[in-house]
Amino acid sequence: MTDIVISGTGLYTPPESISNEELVASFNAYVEIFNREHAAEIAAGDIAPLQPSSAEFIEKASGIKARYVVNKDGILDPRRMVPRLPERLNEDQSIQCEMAVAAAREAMAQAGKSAADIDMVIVAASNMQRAYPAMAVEIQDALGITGFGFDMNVACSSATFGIQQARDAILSGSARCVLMLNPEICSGHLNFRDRDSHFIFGDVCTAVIVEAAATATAADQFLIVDSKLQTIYSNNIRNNFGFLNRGDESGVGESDKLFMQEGRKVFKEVCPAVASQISTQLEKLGIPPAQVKRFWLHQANLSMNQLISKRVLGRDATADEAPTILDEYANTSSAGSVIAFHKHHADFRPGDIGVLCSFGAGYSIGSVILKKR
Ligand code: CO8
Repeated sequence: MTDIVISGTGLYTPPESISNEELVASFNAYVEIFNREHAAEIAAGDIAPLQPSSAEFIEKASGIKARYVVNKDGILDPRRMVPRLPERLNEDQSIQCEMAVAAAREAMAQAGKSAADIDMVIVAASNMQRAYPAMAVEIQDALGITGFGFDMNVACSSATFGIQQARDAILSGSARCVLMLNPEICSGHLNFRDRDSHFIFGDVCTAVIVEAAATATAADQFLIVDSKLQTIYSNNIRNNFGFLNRGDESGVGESDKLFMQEGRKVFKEVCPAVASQISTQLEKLGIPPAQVKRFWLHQANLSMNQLISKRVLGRDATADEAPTILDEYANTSSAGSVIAFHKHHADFRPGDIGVLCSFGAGYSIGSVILKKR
């Protein structure tokens, strides 16, 4: 079978960051305003007072210390709590396109590819900023790439699912070199008024170049040894925002049109499924877990990653074996595991093996076994 490699990655990080302390100060100001403005209903027992959030809880429960966002002041304004993103003219580049172009340029430079070398663009992310034309087609145009592009969404697993689509396209002969992008503007779909989840997400964009080993010239190349995808239907992570919302005005603006989850259930159900998928895959390939140098795991929650890597290895993983980036970036949906890979592979030597794995809504799980060439 033709060898397919990842020959470059790129990362665009928005310039503004919000610490837990800043986020909690804004949330608690909102709680104070709400409780003051609803004092009579609260006193009458008609509604419960809102409870304040805490930076200590956030770090202890998730490992998150901060998150990058595309707009800080709109989110931190307790009377707004939504990023301020003025609409742009159709003639101007969209925000997702702008982020993706920046990440793409780094990945292309790393892979030594020009626009003429790429013939397929996949935008794989949790949320597209418009229905159509596809974000991928706009990005393709902005970069001067010919061929074709399309968007796909498998929530937090979009990147690993995108890598498999890229690999399959090259194997089937429908593409030569694929640019796969993950522009995640999670702050646009996060309910900053929800104490249980207001701290979870951040914004970022990652890019990955996938091509046949025969055309690859990059200094750093990672062979895609195997990739495995799995989906299991669950309502525990859900967002009902969609084009049919206007068909029932009573639901417009309700909290189910933003990200919502049963965090505890997600934790309990997803961790064993992910550990089992990675273990089975490694076993099938005859790779002992101890031979895996690194686990570039989806970055949702530190305890989740510790539990998954422990189940696979049969002991606690070191910080070097399962690196964390969510302390600085929070959960960036599909981009998280790619950021971990992008920042933590420079020490790989030929033959070293790593596992890139994502998991999230659907449920969806994608695991890609990579070997340094
Ligand atoms: N401050 C203080 N206390 C709090 C807060 C807060 N902010 N929030 C909750 N508490 C309290 C609760 O009220 C509760 O109190 P009590 O025990 O008295 O009832 C206590 O803290 C414990 O609450 P939880 O049980 O909710 O806390 P957990 O320890 O379970 O931690 C987590 C919560 C961090 C959410 C954890 O359950 C978790 O990480 N679960 C897995 C989540 C996950 O991985 N989700 C993946 C979803 S991402 C995805 O697929 C992509 C979707 C697309 C993204 C789109 C962008 C928005």
